[in-house]
Amino acid sequence: MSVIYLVSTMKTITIWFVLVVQLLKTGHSSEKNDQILSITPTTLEQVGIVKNISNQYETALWQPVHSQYIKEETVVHLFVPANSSATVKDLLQRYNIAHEVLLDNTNILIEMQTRNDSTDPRSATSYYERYHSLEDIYYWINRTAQDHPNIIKTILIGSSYEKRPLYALKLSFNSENKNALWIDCGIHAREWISPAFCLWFVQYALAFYKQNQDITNILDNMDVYVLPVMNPDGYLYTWTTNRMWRKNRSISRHSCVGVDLNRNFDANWCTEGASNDPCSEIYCGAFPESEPESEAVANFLRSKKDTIQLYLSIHAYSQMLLFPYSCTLDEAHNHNDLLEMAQEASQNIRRYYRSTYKYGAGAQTIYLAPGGSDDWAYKLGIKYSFTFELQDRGRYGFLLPPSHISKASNEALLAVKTIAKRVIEKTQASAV
Ligand code: 0X9
Ligand code: ZN
Repeated sequence: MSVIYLVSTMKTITIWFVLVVQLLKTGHSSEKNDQILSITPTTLEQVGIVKNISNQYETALWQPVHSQYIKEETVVHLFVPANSSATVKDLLQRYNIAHEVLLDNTNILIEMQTRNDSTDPRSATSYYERYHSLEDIYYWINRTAQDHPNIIKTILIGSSYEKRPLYALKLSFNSENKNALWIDCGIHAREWISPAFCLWFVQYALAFYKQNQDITNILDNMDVYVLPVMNPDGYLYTWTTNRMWRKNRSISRHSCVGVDLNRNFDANWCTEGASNDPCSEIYCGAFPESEPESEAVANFLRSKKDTIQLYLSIHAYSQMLLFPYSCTLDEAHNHNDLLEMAQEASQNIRRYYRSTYKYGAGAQTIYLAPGGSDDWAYKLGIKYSFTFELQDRGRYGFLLPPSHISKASNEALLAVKTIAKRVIEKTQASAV
């Protein structure tokens, strides 16, 4: 056994020992842990109670995104901090509302997600199978660009509310200034699998160009822009202060912080499905593109609108492949094309990975949600525009363990390949 392997094994054993001791100290299934509850109200009265609970006690709604969508017979996923657990459960019991603990070891899961964040070459898992701090991601961006000067350029597209740089990577294999694919990650802070996917994608492109036919075909025909973290302030905040944070960190005159960047784009802005309440998780902001993060992305896409053919925005969780519109129930003019592409991607994922991905127009598939980047990009003229909701379907939700990163990313990668291939074919066909 090599020394490196021994050290790595010892390290893993130590981590597990610490976690087990912690588990014993806190007491498994006791109420000393923050928990995720799965709650199913069945009557209107119960719906009202669950809505009230979710707006109080420092809880955080995981699903649906806002209490306005809570209805009878739909499952609610709610983060309940340890100090509110007894009160919340008392209320649920008093009103006879069906509920169960979905995740009991929240604190340990969070601990495990942040612990491995090192560039330690002796670690058993690869860099891409771990979550990374914002600082690490900035380092990775620089390093990756430096190591591949002929392929990758970093483009500073703007800065965040707290003045952090927004770097996009431009990948140009073979030749430059082809048509392009845009992928953004991390618009919502707590969806950690999203930035992890952007890193995974870049690494895969670098490693498998000329090795894998699908990625080679894409990269021979398209430049790829990758924005690994659209909401760096929010992402940092989820690492330092509140793992459940969703919005950016902009401060207005109001008492509440943050705008939902995916409600801040100019696509039926702030109509039904968004909120003008600054304290809401789906606050649309003061006006379209009021936030530096959404403005930066919109400006960049406007400047490249004639070359970018495919827009992809990566989110979590619930396993869905969505396309416009989310801001209206109307169908997009190429709805059938988009539906076919999403269906094929979903079928491929099912075939290769045995995972189920729902697909469809956003408003018809989940809810009306105006002001989203996908709808805005579509209206700008990017006719192939998708939002992917990656793993999982609610077992871990936003706390997807690092050991699931590779499968979640490979599924999404297959969807990217399937859709990009079709877009290239359609462009080539229309060019003839
Ligand atoms: O509500 C959202 O912004 C997305 N779901 S999430 O759980 N990741 O927050 C869905 C976005 C679908 N597209 C638009 N609303 N435009
Ligand atoms: Zn999201």
